[in-house]
Amino acid sequence: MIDEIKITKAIASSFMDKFLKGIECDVAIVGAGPSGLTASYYLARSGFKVSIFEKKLSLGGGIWGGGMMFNQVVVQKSALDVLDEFGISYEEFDENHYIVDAIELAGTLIYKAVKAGVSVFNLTTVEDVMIKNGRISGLVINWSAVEMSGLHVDPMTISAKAVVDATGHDAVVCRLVAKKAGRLEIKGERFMHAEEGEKGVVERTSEVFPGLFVTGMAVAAVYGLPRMGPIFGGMLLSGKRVAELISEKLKGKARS
Ligand code: 48F
Repeated sequence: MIDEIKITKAIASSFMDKFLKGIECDVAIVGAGPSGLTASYYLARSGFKVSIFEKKLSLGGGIWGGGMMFNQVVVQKSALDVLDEFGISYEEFDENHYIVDAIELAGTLIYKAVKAGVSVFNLTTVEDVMIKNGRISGLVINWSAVEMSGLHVDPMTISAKAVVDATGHDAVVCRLVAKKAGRLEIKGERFMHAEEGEKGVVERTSEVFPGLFVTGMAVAAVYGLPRMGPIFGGMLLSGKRVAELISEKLKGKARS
């Protein structure tokens, strides 16, 4: 017999377990677009406890709509290894441009992140940061529905050894730190230049404030790099790069 109250208890108690596990993590990633999802997968696979916070109902960020709602994206040759790692299929368009189905890309990145053990909190908006002793030590979160409705409900705080701003063009976390803590300048994303933008986003993926790392389009916003449109190799490679940087840092700390 199906019992409605058991359904309620099962959902409430299992979500609370997930929530309590997720609020003290090694790495908290803000934004579940291509860069954040890629980073979350590589970090979880390396054994870190990872939570990802996404303000929308569905994960995937700017992947789903492809270019101008044509739901295909392009990935350049240098990022094919990442597609292979995830088992995402692609078709050669020419020697440096490969076509990927946007739905397969989004769906697989999400699936692999969840299967790698990432704790996913959708419908959750990061609205502030916690800074202690000059470094980011956590995030202030609230339900997106609270933010959208303008209800006066206080947020709550989670802790992390490292935080990743993967919020895309808005670079929300970096802007908060720049405004409230200083010591970080946001230059703002520049015009379209795909080649320069793709290269720069990977090269400048970095720790921008103690404990705060930036990946994906947020890198372009922080460093004043060009935009690049529906080519996604840079997002995947930047996500992988930020995972490597954080792994080195946290493993180094554990040794010292
Ligand atoms: O925008 P988004 O896909 O960022 P990305 O990983 O990838 C950029 C590409 O999609 C595309 C592009 C490729 O060349 O230019 O635009 O850099 O994903 C960012 C995610 O962050 C979420 C937002 O809903 C989106 O899913 N997000 C933004 N602000 C917050 C947030 C916030 N305050 N709290 C939680 N999630």
